[in-house]
Amino acid sequence: MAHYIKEVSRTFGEYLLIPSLTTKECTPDNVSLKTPVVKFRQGETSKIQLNIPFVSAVMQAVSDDGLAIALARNGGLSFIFGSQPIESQAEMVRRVKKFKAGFVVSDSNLRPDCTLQDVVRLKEQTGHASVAITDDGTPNGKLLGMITSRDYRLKTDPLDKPVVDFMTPFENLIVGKLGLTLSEANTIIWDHKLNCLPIIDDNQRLQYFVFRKDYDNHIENPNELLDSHKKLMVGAGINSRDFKERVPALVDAGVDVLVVDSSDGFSEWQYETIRWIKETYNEEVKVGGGNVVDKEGFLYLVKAGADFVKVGIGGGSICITREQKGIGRGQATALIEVCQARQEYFEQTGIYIPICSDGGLVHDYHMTLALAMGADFLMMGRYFARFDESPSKKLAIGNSYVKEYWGEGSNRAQNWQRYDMGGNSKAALKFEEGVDSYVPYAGKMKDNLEITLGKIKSTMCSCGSVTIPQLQERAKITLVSSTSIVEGGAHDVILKDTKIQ
Ligand code: RVP
Repeated sequence: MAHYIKEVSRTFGEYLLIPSLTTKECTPDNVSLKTPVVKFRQGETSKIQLNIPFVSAVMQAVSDDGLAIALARNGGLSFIFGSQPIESQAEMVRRVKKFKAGFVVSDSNLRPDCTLQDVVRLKEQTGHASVAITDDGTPNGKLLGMITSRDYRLKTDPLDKPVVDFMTPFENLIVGKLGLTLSEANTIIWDHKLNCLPIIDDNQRLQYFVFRKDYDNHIENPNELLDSHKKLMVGAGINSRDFKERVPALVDAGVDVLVVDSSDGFSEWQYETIRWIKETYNEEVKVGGGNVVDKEGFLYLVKAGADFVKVGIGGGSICITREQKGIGRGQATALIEVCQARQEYFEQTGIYIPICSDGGLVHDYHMTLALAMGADFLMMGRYFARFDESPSKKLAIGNSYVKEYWGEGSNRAQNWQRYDMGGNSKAALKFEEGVDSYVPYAGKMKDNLEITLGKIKSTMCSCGSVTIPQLQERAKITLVSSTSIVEGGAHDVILKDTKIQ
């Protein structure tokens, strides 16, 4: 006979936090949002810790190298999407690891046999006026010269003029050597009144440009999430099909942490994947598992060796798994049960397994609730898809801007591995578990994070906590009735921007 769970399946909107004493030390400035990502023993600290408790979803519309750089610079971490060829995912990881604030890999390069016509075409494509002339026309070829818009006059110069006739040749260029710091590069730029400084290696090969205008944007960012070599940290999603090829390529590219990306992670496929990674890399490579929604699923992945466990089925904003397959659980209930299981496991073994709450976070206060319920960090798709830094297209619809946001289980993403149930079935989605949608465009990530994190810190202070572990220990959480939810918004007043009939 089927087993009936007495607990109703609930979500974040059904709970509120009751304030605790706010002491004078509880000010937003004193709040630390540092949080562990991978398991650790009691008394030790996690080998990977975030400076803000946010990670971006393993999704085509969210986590490419561009968003990963922006998020790591703000203290969080991206898991680069896995529904792409192994080499291109590894290349994205490599680009994040290579990123140096203010040091830009040149996107405008031509060979010496090109002409003014090529310069004009390239400028139209990239919008950039500085062009590097390298022996093979690649961003890391041997630097032979530079062209800026001051080097030619379109009115008088013939379009077939060879670039070698008007470029500034290497001998006359001011260049920086690889290894110099951003502020040293900036000094050279100011001393020589340059707009841009090429950085070369010992073999005269171009490595980066440093632009004058970028300096202010790159002044130290105190929250940056850096590894022990001062490089930005980045994660990547993998699946339980091609992991034996994908994981080595990602490790080789320098990935810091992996997650097995599956809509239902309570499976032998996932167990095998995690075991293989742990046995092959001798615990050196960190990998999270998921998604699960109860104690049983949690313990199964912990037994496999998961470094963290991700919770959530069917709660994602673009997810229709619950409607299509009838599986899932209200995100708050799932999280509460798994966090209780984690606590019991910790008391029995002294090993702390971080929990990631994935999907369904709509309002900023939901984030604080999820942390208070025991999540160590939060995975979000919709939240990040709205920002400039996400890879999806920005469009004008009516009077407002939107960005595209589509689920991994949609026909558009075709991420069949995430929804695969094994067997000899063909490599294709059999039915959709996600939708293709728009989200309101919200501007720069940094500006939005400032507001969201400001609210989280303020709520934590109301709950008498200046760290996430304190919040988890001290939070008083109450269920709310549907009538009292109405009380929580503006009510019984006429809002000034509504039309009076
Ligand atoms: P949200 O932040 O609510 O947009 O949810 C993002 C999460 O939704 C992802 O991290 C993933 O777990 C889930 N997802 C991604 N694609 C799909 C789908 O197509 N059903 N679901």
